[in-house]
Amino acid sequence: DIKKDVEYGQYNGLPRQDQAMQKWRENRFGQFIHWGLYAIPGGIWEGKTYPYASEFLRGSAKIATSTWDSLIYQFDIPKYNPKEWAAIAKNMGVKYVTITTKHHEGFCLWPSEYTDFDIENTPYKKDLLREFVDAYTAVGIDVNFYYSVLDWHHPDWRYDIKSDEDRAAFERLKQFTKNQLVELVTRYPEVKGLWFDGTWDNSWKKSGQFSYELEKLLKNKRPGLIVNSRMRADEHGSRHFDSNGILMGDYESGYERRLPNPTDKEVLTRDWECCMTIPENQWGYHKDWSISHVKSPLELIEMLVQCTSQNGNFLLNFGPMGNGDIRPEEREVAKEIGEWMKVNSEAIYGCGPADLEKQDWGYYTYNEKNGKVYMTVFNNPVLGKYKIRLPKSHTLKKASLITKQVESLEIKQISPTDYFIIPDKINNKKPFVIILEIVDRA
Ligand code: JFZ
Repeated sequence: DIKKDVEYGQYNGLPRQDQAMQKWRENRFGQFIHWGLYAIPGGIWEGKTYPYASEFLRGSAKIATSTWDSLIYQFDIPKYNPKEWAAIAKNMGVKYVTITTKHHEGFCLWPSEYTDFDIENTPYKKDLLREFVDAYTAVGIDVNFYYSVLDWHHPDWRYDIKSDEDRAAFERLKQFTKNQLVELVTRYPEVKGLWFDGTWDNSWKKSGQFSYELEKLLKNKRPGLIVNSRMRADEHGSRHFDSNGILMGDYESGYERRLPNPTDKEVLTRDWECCMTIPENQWGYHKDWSISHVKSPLELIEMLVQCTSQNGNFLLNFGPMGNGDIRPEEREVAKEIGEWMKVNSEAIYGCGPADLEKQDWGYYTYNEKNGKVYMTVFNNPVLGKYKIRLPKSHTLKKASLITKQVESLEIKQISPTDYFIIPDKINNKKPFVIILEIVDRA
């Protein structure tokens, strides 16, 4: 039911079935990286700890722009070792990475022709983004760029357009944005996707036609390029979804530090990605993680499995330190998730929803290519048996452990549709995966 005329909405039709998009979908697990000048103070200013997101410290501590911007002279990163970063990511099991090329503060991690507020003017001087792209690409991880349109440094940024002066300024900002994005996809042809942010202000919402044409331009320059729904507003100012409810961009990126309800069926109809922080709400490096709950590797693994079971990707954030190191807590999370992935990733990569009734023990995932259903168990029933319900047309033939610890598990059919899997020799200190062979009786 189309209610409104929308000329500047969805650009290429959905869901995309080209190779690049299929690869994006099969990847399932990604690493987000928030790195910028905010990593230097790390949430603490003049001895005071600010518990709000560290990348917003500039606002929380009411720091003057010139003071904040002079942090650039301290961006010396002796511990920056992109090959080590890439190795950590690879061991964790991610297939893609999304790095902040420019966050709201406006500082650019690459030497941009269009601003001096960039890596060239730090003590480091070199193009750290080039080194980053090379290191991750070398280990087979797809690289994506996060880019904030909102820019606290740029004199032409406007939150709204209320005067001719605002209009002229924002026109320049739009040109700057376009220049920088073309620069990024040209300098780093390896880039697979762009992750837009800072697009919620009225100024951008009033630029629907511009963002549509920008998407078109970037996709023409880089065929296969994947953009998130956060990039766009239509000409009526609707964001993510146009005025008729049609998703803009190639996948939905509204699941921010939250997940859909596990029985939500609507999300199965589209591509989406959840982005998640390890602490409650810190994207950039914060020195003091005692200020909020820090998620355990098990909590994060459960989120990854849930996303996969509902057709979504999981993008887990890291906030490297001001000296370029990765904090010990994040190294530990990466290591533990990696250990789990080494055994169980078959239930993640290339998998999606299984279209079976959700049970309390955990989540089903399904691999279309090999026809296998995976059940990842997070909750052990007091009953000691795992219940499965299939459509009447299907039969459960076999259940085995992904670890091949035992060849097959005992199955008991208890009704035309329901089964118990009766476990034996399951070492379940960690979530574990049972592979199901289900046959269609027809
Ligand atoms: C934005 C940024 O402000 C933040 O620093 C971080 O980069 C994050 C990934 O994106 O924050 C948001 C954006 C959208 C919502 C909430 C926070 N949202 O839609 O609820």
